[in-house]
Amino acid sequence: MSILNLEAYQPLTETTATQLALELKIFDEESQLSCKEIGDGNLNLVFHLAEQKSGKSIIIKQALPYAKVVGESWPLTIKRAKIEADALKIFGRIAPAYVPEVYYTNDILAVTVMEDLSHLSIARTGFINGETYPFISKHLGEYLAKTLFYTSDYALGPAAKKENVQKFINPELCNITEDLIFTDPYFDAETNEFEEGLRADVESIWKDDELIFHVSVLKKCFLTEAEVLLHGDLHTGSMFANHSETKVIDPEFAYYGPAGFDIGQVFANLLFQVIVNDENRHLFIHHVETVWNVFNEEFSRLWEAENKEKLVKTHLFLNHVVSKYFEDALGFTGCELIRRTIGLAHVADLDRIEDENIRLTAKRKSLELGKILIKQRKEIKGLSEFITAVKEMIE
Ligand code: SR1
Ligand code: MG
Repeated sequence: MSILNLEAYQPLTETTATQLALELKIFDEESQLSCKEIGDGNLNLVFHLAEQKSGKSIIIKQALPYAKVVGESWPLTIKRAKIEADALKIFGRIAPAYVPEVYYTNDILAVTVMEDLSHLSIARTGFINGETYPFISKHLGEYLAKTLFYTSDYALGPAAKKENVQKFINPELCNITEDLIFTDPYFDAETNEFEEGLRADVESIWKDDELIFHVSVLKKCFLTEAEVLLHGDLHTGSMFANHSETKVIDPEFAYYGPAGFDIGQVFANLLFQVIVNDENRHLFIHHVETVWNVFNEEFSRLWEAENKEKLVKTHLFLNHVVSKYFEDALGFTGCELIRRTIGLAHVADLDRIEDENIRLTAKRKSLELGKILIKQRKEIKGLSEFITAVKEMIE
């Protein structure tokens, strides 16, 4: 039975994934392929296929019809595979240096066949193992500037942008973010996960009306402001890196939303290393600064050179737009810090700390910094005030 001719979805196995690669003629007919399921994320199957003789290798990623992190009791649309593949193609055209190449997609099987990046490591894992990836922040700043500019009204014009908005309506995946980032951590929801040692801190968050007001404002921004095509889940587990290269993967949460969301997720996931990594703290603070500086410079350059909106091409308006992105980014940074500490989906940066006192202290810093960034995002004017706020909380 040909895999390519299947008319209904079925989850792949290592055997059928190999068959698919051979049917696609990615490898020679007689090739001896090795195939291993290596998915360690929350949602998908990921097969690594390699032919030893030629050294050729690929990745086959398949969406499962449920969230792997919870199990079959949490059904999830497999249409997200098409969203992810379409987003990879757009981001790949805009920022080819930072996005894996897509070789083939199949909407029925919810499959994307793409470039193998196993010469790189998942950035979060690398950071935890002591790597600092000197160029990652410059690369992320460029990636953010290009993807957030070239998918905006300013680059596309309003009509083409609206067509994109339509293509990237992604209600189920957005709903995960709406619940897990902007709702559940702020009341006693079943999805929350935290250790008893944090109960008092968590209960004080549930009672903090000022904080909940600000999170509601940020949630409204996420729900309603279709500014740019977002990656939508831009944490350090969605990045591959080494000392010279960075690739951004997994945009299955892509949708048109507020630009500050992607920036904030990058900030927050670098800040986890600022919190836990005493030895390299200054390097991760520098990474946060570089992401913003490179983003700001490159986004402003693109704005000057390629903005199609004649009436909004002034410095004053550019400053208004960039300041708005920054303010939103600080708020979304705070939301990510909090949800990764007490919500459903945690980060290994914090959870892997064996010593309970050290772990709880790190988690409290994450919660406190999150609260400050959410509540004071309007008062924190610019990068240096942001970094001062971080240092005051962490050190
Ligand atoms: C049920 S999915 C949990 C989390 O994993 C994804 O990577 C997103 O961050 C989501 O919030
Ligand atoms: Mg992911």
